[in-house]
Amino acid sequence: MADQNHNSPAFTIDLDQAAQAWESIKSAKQIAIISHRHPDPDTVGANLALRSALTKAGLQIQSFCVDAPPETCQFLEESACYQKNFQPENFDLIISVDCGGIEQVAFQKQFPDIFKSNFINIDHHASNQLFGTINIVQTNLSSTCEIIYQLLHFWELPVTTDISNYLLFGLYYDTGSFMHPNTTPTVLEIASDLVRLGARLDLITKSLFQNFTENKFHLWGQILEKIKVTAEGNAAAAIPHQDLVKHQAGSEELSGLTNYLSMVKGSKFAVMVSEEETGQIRGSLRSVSGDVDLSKLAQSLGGGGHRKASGFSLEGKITEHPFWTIQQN
Ligand SMILES: [Mn+2]
Repeated sequence: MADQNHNSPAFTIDLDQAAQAWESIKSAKQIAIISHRHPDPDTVGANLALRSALTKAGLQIQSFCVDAPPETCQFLEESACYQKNFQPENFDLIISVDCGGIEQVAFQKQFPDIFKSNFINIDHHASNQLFGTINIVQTNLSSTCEIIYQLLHFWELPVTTDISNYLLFGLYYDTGSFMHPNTTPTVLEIASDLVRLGARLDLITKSLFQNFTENKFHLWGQILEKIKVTAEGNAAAAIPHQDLVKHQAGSEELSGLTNYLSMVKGSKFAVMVSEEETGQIRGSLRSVSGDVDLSKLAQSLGGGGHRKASGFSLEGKITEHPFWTIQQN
């Protein structure tokens, strides 16, 4: 049998920044961990994993996000711990997880000076502006949860069963259920280690996939009926706000649709644009194959993200006739 000791993964994170981060954490009295707006399983998993590990190490932690975690995260222990009433003066250290840009932190709108305080920025998005005083930004890694996995080992903090579940949730989500090209051999080794430590892959998949309401099927049915597929096999869906109203659905009911669109045979990428009530259009771009850099396309529309998954928002509305058109304000 091979050596079963998994306590020393090959570190690929910036160990100098990781060591500085630990010094900063150890000396902090009150620590805030911030997840990005419209939180997803990676930012929630990373937040709760770090929170659990640092709390067990005797530190005082509170978790914040401007938006509540989505329903898919509610099976996680501690998912209800998030607070919205962030007061930076109550903390001597702020940590952001999976925030791919300053605007993702969202609290800086209210408190523009928060990046001037002790601020650890942990993320894996290429768009990250290194806004922290310490930056652990690893664009080569699948997820922020993969970074946290390395950090906990480097800091010699135990990966307990609850933490293994949080980390696997983010890892599984950000690799598109281990289908995206960021599913490296290391990702699968980490996933294996986390399952061995007690992570519940069955509950994770159930929460992410067995959650369709009848309304969501009807909404998706209506959207799928009207998708456009180009000669190259790229699929596009546009969802005017009235479709959501008709099915009494929120924008969270669209989660997963772009991945679904990229199942078109031969597709290089898929795009979904949806209109929010506010006159804001959110765009989501996904690629499962093909050598396309969607972060550049998103950036040209004022957004950002990864090569294979990115997004943008525009002000405007979607009109249906004669073809789907975005009317920018
Ligand atoms: Mn992520």
